[in-house]
Amino acid sequence: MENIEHIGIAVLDFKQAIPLYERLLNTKCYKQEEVESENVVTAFFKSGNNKIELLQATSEESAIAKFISKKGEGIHHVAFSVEDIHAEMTRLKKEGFRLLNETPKNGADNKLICFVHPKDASGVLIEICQDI
Ligand code: CMX
Repeated sequence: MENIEHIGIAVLDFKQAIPLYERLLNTKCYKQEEVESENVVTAFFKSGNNKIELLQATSEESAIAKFISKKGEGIHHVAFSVEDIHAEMTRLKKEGFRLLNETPKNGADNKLICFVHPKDASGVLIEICQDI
């Protein structure tokens, strides 16, 4: 794996969370995008070389809605960039990690993505992502 590509933060309501993160990071949200397949809307911020992704659920079925109902708002996942997502998925499987999708999915911000089960990563949901 390479750099941390972004940190995903689950929030209840963009109306409050976007202005809050704009004030916190002292930068404007540069992009909002819906990912229908994941039942989420996303909002992105850049801070130095770092990227923050806010995630709000669009349905009760969303992983974000379930996460917030169980744990409350907070860090939902850490995403690492990879050059070859298929090769990295094969490597992770060989190492015994449970992948949450068998083939790469389309994620926000022009990425192919795959998740590793949080129970296999000390309680942290890990995403790997490759630029499309
Ligand atoms: N981080 C850490 N732990 C998490 C977690 C997360 N984000 N989400 C769930 N868990 C924990 C739960 O607390 C639970 O732990 P306990 O058994 O100790 O209570 C355990 O994992 C199983 O969770 P669950 O609620 O029983 O199962 P879910 O049906 O909620 O599934 C997960 C959890 C991770 C498998 C599912 O959310 C998933 O497949 N996630 C990947 C897809 C995703 O998160 N999409 C949204 C973001 C999309 C994007 O970035 O574009």
